Amino acid sequence: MERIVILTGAGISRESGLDTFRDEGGIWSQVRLEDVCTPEGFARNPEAVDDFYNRRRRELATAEPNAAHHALAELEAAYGDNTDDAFLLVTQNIDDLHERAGSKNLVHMHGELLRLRCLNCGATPHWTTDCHRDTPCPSCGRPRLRPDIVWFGEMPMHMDRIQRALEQCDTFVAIGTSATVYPAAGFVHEASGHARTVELNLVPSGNATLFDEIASGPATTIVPRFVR
Ligand code: BV8
Repeated sequence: MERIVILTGAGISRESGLDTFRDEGGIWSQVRLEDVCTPEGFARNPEAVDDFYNRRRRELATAEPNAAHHALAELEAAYGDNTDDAFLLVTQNIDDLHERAGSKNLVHMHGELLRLRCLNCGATPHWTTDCHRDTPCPSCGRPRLRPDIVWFGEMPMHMDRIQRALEQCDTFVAIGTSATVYPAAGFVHEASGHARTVELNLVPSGNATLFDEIASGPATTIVPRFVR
């Protein structure tokens, strides 16, 4: 089977009711990136960061996967055991909608909203409720928990595995991302030359001309069409 890497961004979750970042009215028009999505912002005002992610955790609790998430899970199912990452789903998103749609061979390169990390013992507990500065770590009991999320200036997760899959893929598909944030925005360069590259986005992104093919429209329409 053709080896495929799929990259998703906030646009794939938009029709599940979750805000994107850079569209009109998006997250970065509501709150300053520097205050809630950098280690410096967390050091300066950790309660503001807790509030930002507590609000998004509560919103996620009322969101459901949409037809685009389900179409990707169906595509993956055709790959069977997939032990060699012949199908790899890389998401920039921190929501769990891909998992809830049934996706399994999935990496969250920017971390996960429903996971915290203890700065004392390194535990990464699954977490679905609010977190505050005095919330004790379930492993060591110390109140040293932060979101298990990659902020600007921090190293994205699973990069070795992602790079390997990009080098070996026959097809690279970017879905619902503005191609603004690196290293994800650079993945199309790594796939071009040896892979067919496809962008599926509401409107052509700033990277659109780098792709062999582009389709524009809402993800719940164009992703099922691409998969089938
Ligand atoms: C790194 C956290 C190096 C989770 C996010 C100075 C210092 C350090 C680094 C840098 C620097 N200058 C530049 C950099 C690199 C920096 C970067 O890229 N900056 C940009 C702004 C220029 N990157 C980093 O810092 C990364 N780390 O480089 O580390 C390093 C190396 C070694 C050792 C240590 C460090 C870390 C980047 C991760 C930052 N974390 N978020 C969270 O809170 O959610 S970034 C944030 O942007 C989200 O993660 C999001 O996923 C990501 C990308 O956004 P998109 O998903 O694309 O969303 P967006 O709103 O932009 O676009 C939505 C798209 O969907 C649009 O195109 C829209 O048209 C479309 N759409 C809308 N509706 C629909 C739709 N499509 C289909 N259907 C619809 N219905």
